[in-house]
Amino acid sequence: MPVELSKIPTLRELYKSGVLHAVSAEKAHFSPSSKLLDRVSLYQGDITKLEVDSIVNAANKSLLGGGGVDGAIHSAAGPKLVEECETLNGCDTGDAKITKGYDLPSKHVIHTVGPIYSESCAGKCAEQLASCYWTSLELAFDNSLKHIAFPSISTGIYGYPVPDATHVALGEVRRFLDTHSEELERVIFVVWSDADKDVYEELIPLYFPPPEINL
Ligand code: AR6
Repeated sequence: MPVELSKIPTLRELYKSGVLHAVSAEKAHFSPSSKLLDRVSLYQGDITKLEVDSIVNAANKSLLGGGGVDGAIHSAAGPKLVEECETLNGCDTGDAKITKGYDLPSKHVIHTVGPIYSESCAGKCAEQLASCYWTSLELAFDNSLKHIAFPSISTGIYGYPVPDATHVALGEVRRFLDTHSEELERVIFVVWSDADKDVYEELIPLYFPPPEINL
């Protein structure tokens, strides 16, 4: 069954229900923004079920499919997705390309290629991962899409440590939303495992702190 946007909790709802907890102002990396609490969501589950304008695929440079979330997206979208991907000539690490969603409930797929993590190039990996988020957000924005759902790019098969990757993900989305109009109505962070959910719940209040009064 497809999951409608109205079933995906916003950060405001997660603060109200006690899932998210505010941190002290000194700890927060950004100032509170009440509006942003309605424009960002955290959802645990299968990204291929989301009925939204776009979902992001953590692809490889070939864009021709693979394991993990890439495999799940291709099998749910059906064979027309790989046919369109074949026309795209691959994608560089840190870049993103858009296709239709075919049999997915999502209208579009934004394919991005995260870095393969290694400690020896942690700085470069962070830049490339940040670029995945930023270029995917730009693609959604430039195509007038209202929603974008991200999996935790690079943190599966590509081995990026989840807390480090989550700081990058949250930071890029916050900076993007702070500098663009409200046409992009909802950014959804999709987590698969309980452990990843815990990390997002701990770090979201640093990047999207609630106002001190009147949630
Ligand atoms: N819905 C949401 N998240 C998912 C799903 C799903 N259906 N399935 C997995 N995840 P990964 P990467 C989570 O390995 O590290 C492919 O072979 C998963 O738990 O899919 O960027 C590509 O072709 C993890 O948190 O992507 C590349 O070769 C996150 O998605 C390579 O893997 C990303 O894990 C890319 O590796």
